[in-house]
Amino acid sequence: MQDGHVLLVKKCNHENYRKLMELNNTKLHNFIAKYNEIYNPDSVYICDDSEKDRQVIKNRAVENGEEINLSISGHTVHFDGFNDQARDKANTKYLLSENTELGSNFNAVYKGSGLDEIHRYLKDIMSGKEVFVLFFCLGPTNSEFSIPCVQITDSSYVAHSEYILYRRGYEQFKRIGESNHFFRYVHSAGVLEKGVSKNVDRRRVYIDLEDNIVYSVNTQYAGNTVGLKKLSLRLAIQKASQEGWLAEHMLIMGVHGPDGRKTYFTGAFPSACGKTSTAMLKGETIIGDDIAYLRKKDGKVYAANVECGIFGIIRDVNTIDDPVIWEALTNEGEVIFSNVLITKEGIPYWLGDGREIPEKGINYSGEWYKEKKDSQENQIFHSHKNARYTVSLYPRENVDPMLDDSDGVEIKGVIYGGRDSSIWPPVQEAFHWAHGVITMGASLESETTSATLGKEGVRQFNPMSNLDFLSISLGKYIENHLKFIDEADDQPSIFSVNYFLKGKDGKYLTSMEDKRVWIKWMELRVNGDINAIKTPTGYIPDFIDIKRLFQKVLGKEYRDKDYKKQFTLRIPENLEKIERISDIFKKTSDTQEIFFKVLSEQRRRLEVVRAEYGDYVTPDLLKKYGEIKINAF
Ligand code: SPV
Ligand code: MN
Repeated sequence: MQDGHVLLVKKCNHENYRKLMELNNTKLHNFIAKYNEIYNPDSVYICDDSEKDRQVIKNRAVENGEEINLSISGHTVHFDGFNDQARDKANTKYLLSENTELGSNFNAVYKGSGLDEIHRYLKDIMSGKEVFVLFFCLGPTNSEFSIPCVQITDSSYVAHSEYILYRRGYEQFKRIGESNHFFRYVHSAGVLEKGVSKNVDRRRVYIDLEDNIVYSVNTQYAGNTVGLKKLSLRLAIQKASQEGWLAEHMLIMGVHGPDGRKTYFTGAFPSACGKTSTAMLKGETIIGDDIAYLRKKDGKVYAANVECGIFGIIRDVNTIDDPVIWEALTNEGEVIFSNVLITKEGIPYWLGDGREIPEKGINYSGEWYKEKKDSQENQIFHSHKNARYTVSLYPRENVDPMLDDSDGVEIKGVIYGGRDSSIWPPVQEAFHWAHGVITMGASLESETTSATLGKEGVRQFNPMSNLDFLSISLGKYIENHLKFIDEADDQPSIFSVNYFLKGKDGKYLTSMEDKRVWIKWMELRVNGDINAIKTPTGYIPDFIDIKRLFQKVLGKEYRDKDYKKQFTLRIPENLEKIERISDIFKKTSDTQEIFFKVLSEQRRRLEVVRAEYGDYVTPDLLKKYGEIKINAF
């Protein structure tokens, strides 16, 4: 027996050791033994799929001080450190072997020095602590989508979050036997002070794409630590690229049409652009709100949710806009709140909850009071802008029954949306797959909000909302999307949506609930029930269809003057966008020719219409134009 194994036997009690050995996988055992020797915990707890182990973890989170019980049964709060409130992009790096190249867009360190550094940080980091070894599965278990994962962590909060967000995978490991095809995560919150990571200046997230291992240290924020979330998305994008499927930052939802018809959509939106609230729309059913795997079978596209819970932003969650989430957050049941304000009565408050802000309480800055400022004299809000809630999907009244289906659900529509004050209309449909992939998905941009650092209103390029997680080159990533669908396949329709369009006066032209109408229009379109108006950038709705849907879905009168403003084609802004996107892709060495061809065709169509009608063209004129000169498109 190697030294590492001897040590592991010492640190596990008999029962834990038995659980580990029942998984007949030498590579798994060696991996756990190796890191056990480095981080050197007092004891090792091995979790199987039992309810008992889930309870142990839940209790540990409170016993260890990483979570605090709140007044409602099942609710806890967790605080991340004052400077540990979001994904740390600067310190998240790929570990590269000397002879591999990822390109300059990627944050990377050489593997030798990166591993030396992380091993130094991990050395004895768990002494005095208990470590948890957990098994989960990305995607439904026992399916083509399944990717088994092992998470090693000393944070019971991270372990507890994963129990809520992912399907259990101990039995899945039994199924794969000696296979090496699993993802591995090693995490330590490091030294805790008042329940939070103390040494955030030494926070590191290092990703080894060769061995499918992610190391995360001196941090607790879930986006940096919950291995199965954005860290696995990076591993999965590479795996998908090698195997011919897609790993996407996408929601999956069932849209309910006439006569009980249900049509599944996926949708990609950058963070804080309405992804979760779209997935949670009233009247529809949710499969997932964040990460989807897409695979093809018999010419059809199928998608599965990688997760089975939601780690959602808790900002502007109120009774009107998010009734289902509000229900979950104010009633008994398992919820982890993070970085909100807690009153002495144990009641959580967050930004935009529609309630009066309490005078004081505790939040991520410790004791909080209304005038509290940080060291730079900036006001500290009662709840952080990136505060979150973690809940399971299973108890939700709008959960779709196909959530765990091992085949996934057939996807008929794909939606791309960003925060865009001036270009795209509220909804439009691409002419075909490549047109949608290139002019909508790959051209996605989003304006920064006060929730992100830096200036507001700056457009950021974020193709498929997956830019932060790419582990292959941008050109290859787009090529994979284009190749994914062949001529003979049942092509899903691609749509763009824009919930943030503004008029000349700077006011939003649509209201939050209008997205319920746009989604119904998309459902009717993919099922071939209605016609649409062909414009240079895609198909837009006919007034009459939207008017009928506003009445039916929202009980509201839809006015012609709103339609005209919302669906006016803004030609100068569209042309500028094409230039911006072309410039980015010209610098990407492996962009395919078709990419520029599709963009220049779009440019030509816009110029033709501008020559006839000027810079801003209302939908009635577009309709006339489309009917007369349809071939010009
Ligand atoms: C996002 O920011 O897109 C999230 C939260 O879903 S995180 O886990 O931080 O990525
Ligand atoms: Mn996300």
